Amino acid sequence: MVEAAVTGCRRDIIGLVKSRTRGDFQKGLLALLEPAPIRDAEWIHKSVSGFNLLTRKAMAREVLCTRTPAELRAIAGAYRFRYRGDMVDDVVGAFFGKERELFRRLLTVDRVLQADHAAAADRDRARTLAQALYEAGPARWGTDEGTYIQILTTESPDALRAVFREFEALYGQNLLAVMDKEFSGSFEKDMLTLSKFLIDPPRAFADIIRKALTGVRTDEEDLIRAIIARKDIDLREIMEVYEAQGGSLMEDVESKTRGEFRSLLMAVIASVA
Ligand SMILES: [Ca+2]
Repeated sequence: MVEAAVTGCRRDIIGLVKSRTRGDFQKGLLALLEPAPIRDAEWIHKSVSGFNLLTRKAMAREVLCTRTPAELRAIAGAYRFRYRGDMVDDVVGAFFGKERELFRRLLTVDRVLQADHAAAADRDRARTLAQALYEAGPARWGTDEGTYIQILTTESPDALRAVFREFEALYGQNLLAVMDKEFSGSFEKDMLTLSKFLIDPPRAFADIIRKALTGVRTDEEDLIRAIIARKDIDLREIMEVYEAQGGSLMEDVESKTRGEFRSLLMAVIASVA
């Protein structure tokens, strides 16, 4: 079954998986077999309808802060098809405060996809944005979160990489460290996840994997999201980043997970190695 799931003859075996497996193994197989937008729509649905607020926030964060605008649109389509509801309305209704505003903008604002100015103009613009972030954070008492939300949900990944570089050049501080200091709780995690994902996606997922494998309790859901769900996207790059930081992904997974779930993870990793 692992073999069939990894090599991908989808439809016919989803029903079989649902009736014959359970637990993390089942979740992992389904994450592999179901089309990505449907799988992500199911995660979002759980995040707006579950009971535990911290778990709900973490699930919403893992999808909303780590998908491209095009992917989020496809997820909203799958969500409408499967649940007959509007994903934006449901997400906005399920969260609150600045986190709700962040999620709402991630789902509704068209991010600039690439910089369309000349390189020199981009540098000036990156500097202006870096200054705005400095004014909204380190330079004032408290933090103007709205400015951070706005810039991080609007600018292109290229522009944001330039903003991070200019911020460090101007103020000698890493913008991630600044956000770590200015924000707290779940919103801090949202902003850091989003920033890392925008700047360097494979690295962001490698960090999630390392945390999931080195915690007191191995976090299987995170491994599903950061390994299995990335198989056809960037798992190879994620593995390279992970191993450049030390350790072998295959060996670490082998020593930290168990049973059929471990076999599945190892087969997925082997398929891109
Ligand atoms: Ca401040």
